[in-house]
Amino acid sequence: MTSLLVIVVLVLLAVALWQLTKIFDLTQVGSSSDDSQVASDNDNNIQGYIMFGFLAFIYIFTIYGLLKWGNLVLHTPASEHGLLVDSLMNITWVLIFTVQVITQGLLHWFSFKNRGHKDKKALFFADSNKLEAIWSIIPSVVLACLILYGLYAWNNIMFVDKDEDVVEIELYAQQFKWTARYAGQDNVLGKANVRLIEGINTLGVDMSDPNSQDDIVVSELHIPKGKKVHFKMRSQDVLHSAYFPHFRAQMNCVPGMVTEFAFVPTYTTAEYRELPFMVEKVANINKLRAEKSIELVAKGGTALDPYTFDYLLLCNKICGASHYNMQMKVVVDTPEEYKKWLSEKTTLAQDIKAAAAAKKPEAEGAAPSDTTAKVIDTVKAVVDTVKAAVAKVAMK
Ligand SMILES: [Cu+2]
Repeated sequence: MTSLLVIVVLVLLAVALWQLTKIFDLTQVGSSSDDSQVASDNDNNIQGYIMFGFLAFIYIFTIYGLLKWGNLVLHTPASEHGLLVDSLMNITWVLIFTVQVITQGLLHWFSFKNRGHKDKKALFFADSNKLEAIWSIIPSVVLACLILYGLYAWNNIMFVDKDEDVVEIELYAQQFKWTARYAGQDNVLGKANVRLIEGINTLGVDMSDPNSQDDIVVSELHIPKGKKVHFKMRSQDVLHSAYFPHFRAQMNCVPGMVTEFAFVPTYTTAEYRELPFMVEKVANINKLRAEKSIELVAKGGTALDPYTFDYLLLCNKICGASHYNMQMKVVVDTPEEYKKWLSEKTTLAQDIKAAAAAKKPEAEGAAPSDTTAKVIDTVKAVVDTVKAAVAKVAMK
């Protein structure tokens, strides 16, 4: 609200200034000042220096931005292929940065150097094949190299060897949560279809498929360090996007089809928390939280909990009102911890059986059959009639 007011005030100020200059111009009518619409040498000089000022603004703001916000970008990648993605990103940044510094500098320098002057005449220059060749060939070669390197990286990242020993996990997206399904002992995910969603089988797993019998459904993702994890994504409703920022992985989740992505985690959650950059980052966040807590407590609120780092799976497609909150905690364990964690989980088949068993006695106890209900109702009605009759007799 405050920012809106500030914007309104600024707009009104600009309008007022514009009106003032117009009034000032009107007061000058008839005086000897130069009111010609043709730019004089003085005007051209001013424009030339303003252009230089703008160039300085671009350069200074870029350097300021890098210094002030440069530390906010993602740091050390936590997956094997993350290094490749980061190197591709860094090369692209360096190229863009160098080209922009040179071209913007040249553009502004030439505009200044060749600014209008009453003794200068513009040169008629039709074309130069040499120049055209230079500015077509250099960008084409650079872009081709970049694209080829990108394709090489993409193929490397997306390739999953069919015979490789991988951990198979399904990620199920729906508005607005993630659910994970592990393939179990056989490491094959059972078939699934949204039409089969029923009761606690919220992912629509086909329980008649033998491969489904050992599948495990969980709401917190655990993956082992150093092992390739093969994710298969499904969506129940709209387009979602499974985004693991720390692992440099992202894949759309499309209703009606299965998409996939695989990566090898290289740091356990505990190890990543201990990295110097992360220790510093968390300390900084907690310092800000402590300051905010003092403010909150002074206003009668409750203090904020200290922050601890966790890997996250986020949704990176605006999929509805609570999209911002669609996330799942990801824990990278050592292979031993992972095995232990998984062995403690019950399978979906066991969960369905347990739910059915829990429902049975409840059904027997609480909801009487139709005939019983009718008999109870009749008895109640008879009792009521007798009570009414007794009351009548007593009144007489
Ligand atoms: Cu989503």
